Amino acid sequence: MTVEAVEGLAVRSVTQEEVEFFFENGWVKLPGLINRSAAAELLRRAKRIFGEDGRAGLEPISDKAVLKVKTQGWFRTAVPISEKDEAFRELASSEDLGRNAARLFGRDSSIRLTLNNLTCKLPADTERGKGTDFHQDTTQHMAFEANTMNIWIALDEVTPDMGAMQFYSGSHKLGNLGDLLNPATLESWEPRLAHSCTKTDPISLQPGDATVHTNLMIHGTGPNLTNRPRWSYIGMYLPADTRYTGADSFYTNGLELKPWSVIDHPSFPVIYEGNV
Ligand SMILES: O=C(O)CCC(=O)C(=O)O
Ligand SMILES: [Fe+2]
Repeated sequence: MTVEAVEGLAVRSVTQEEVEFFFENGWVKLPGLINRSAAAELLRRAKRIFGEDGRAGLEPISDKAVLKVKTQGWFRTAVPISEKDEAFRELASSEDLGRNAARLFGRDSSIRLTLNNLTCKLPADTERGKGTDFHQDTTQHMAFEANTMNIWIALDEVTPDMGAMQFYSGSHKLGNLGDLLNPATLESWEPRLAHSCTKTDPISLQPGDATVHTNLMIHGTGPNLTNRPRWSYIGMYLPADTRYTGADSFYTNGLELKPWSVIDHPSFPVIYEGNV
């Protein structure tokens, strides 16, 4: 980990209106969640890791696991970025970000940071510039009893044609819809989704803008049709009193968590002390 000083990160508070929008729709856009100068510094650091064009040291997708191969086509990732770079660690573990997460979960609980990524969706002429298949965040969630939330922060401008995120607004109310990465399953849900949800247009973001979605929100993107990489930070947060379910998962395997015990582990640090 680098020990360079990081100056000037500011995370604003979510408004009550944004909290209500989130409950109604399952996602919310948070313009200017972090200050532009911090976003610019994070982007500089991201480029140090992945190169100016995002392609430095890029390795071909080789994993045999079907799900992994699929998700690896969505973007390039450095995880956990909080252990690779001090500025990303400050962002990932920001108390203000944690307080926002608690308000969006609907309860002033303590909050833990879990998975945290630097991601870069490359132009679509590469292996990691494809569209993100529409999905719920089921695999990230099944090991945890409580809901999880992803905070997705743009480090650079994201235009609609860059593989900007789209949401099926309201889909969080439909519960767990199964393996949506299986095209037949997603297709079979289409009539219900058309009836109950509104699919958003791709959400444009300025550097420092964010979207937040719950694990049950169906989300995905088109391919990155531009020649610019799409840079973002994605952090996954959950209430600190969440228990481990015992499910086999990439997020928890090897940590020796006990099923139905609180996920109290250095890999899941508490970043915000709530009041309940
Ligand atoms: O960045 C993307 O294209 C998808 C991100 C995603 O699936 C998530 O944050 O849960
Ligand atoms: Fe996702």
